[in-house]
Amino acid sequence: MLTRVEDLLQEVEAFNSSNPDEIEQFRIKLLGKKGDIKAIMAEFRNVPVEQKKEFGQKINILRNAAQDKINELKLAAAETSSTNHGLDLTMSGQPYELGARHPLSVVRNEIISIFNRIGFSVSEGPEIEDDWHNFTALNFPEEHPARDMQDTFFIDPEIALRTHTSSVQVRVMENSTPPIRTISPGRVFRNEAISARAHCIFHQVEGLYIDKNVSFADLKQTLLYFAKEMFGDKTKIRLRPSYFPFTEPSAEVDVSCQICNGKGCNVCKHTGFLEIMGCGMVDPNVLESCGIDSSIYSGFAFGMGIERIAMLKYQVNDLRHFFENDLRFLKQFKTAY
Ligand code: 2NM
Repeated sequence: MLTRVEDLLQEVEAFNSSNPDEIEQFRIKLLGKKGDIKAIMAEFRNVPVEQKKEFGQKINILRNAAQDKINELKLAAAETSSTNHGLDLTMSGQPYELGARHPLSVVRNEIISIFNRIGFSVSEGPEIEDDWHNFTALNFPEEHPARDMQDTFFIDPEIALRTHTSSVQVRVMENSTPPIRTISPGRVFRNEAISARAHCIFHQVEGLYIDKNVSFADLKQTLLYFAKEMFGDKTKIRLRPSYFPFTEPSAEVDVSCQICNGKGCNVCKHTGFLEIMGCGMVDPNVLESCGIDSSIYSGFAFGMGIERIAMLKYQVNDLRHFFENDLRFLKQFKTAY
């Protein structure tokens, strides 16, 4: 037995290799679960009592020598080999993957920039609103269906999540004197079932312009400018009469279809036009509620959904893409904005 240990010790001392696989094979042969040292240990109980001490010491020496040898050879192999388990200190660093802005941020920033260029500032306000700023000041009658629990997330009878960012504009009108030229981008909340076209949380930009002698013609030219900047110089707009509590008269705004250039296709349902926003002349009741003299001032306002603009601009056919954070979708929007 002792000679067997001494033979192995010599084998360890003689062993040399710079090949990581060979070193590993050698480690398994000696120190592995079914290795030589384990085999010798198994016979330890057969060693006569008076030899046990010497035998134990020799085995320890052998085991340490084997372990030291293997450590030493592995280190040397790692230092000299270029295929040392992927550790190559001469390799250049991993390139950073650049993030992308969310498409809704890209579109919001572009809308802000377009209106900035014609003198509109940005105003923001709270997402949790009182009844006055979200409904009453905006000329919503007491019994209007939008005030229903079915449509609005109420926190208590007087407080709700804002259903549009017009509430921000009420605050602007209350706290400043005309001329007012501002847009309010932000998140809004409506109690709707989620589908390809609707979501209970979405994003709006509303615009407001109040001064002396502001006319419907000013509104039309402002929106035409916006449509051309947003969708391209050849874009046409079309206004259709509509109704909103806070504007009179009111209109729905369409742009010529991006896909077929107005000729008619599936996307525009063969009308040549796509709806992008609502607008109108601010109702005098709203001006008066907000402390603005409607015999001196008039104004226009408009509101659009950022998701809708983004869907048209990027031809996204399902609104849910904007909220699911699938990187395969988001990575397509790497841009300067
Ligand atoms: C729209 C359509 C029409 C609007 C009205 C106002 C305010 F505060 F001046 F009364 N802000 N935004 C408005 C007008 C919004 O969204 C479809």
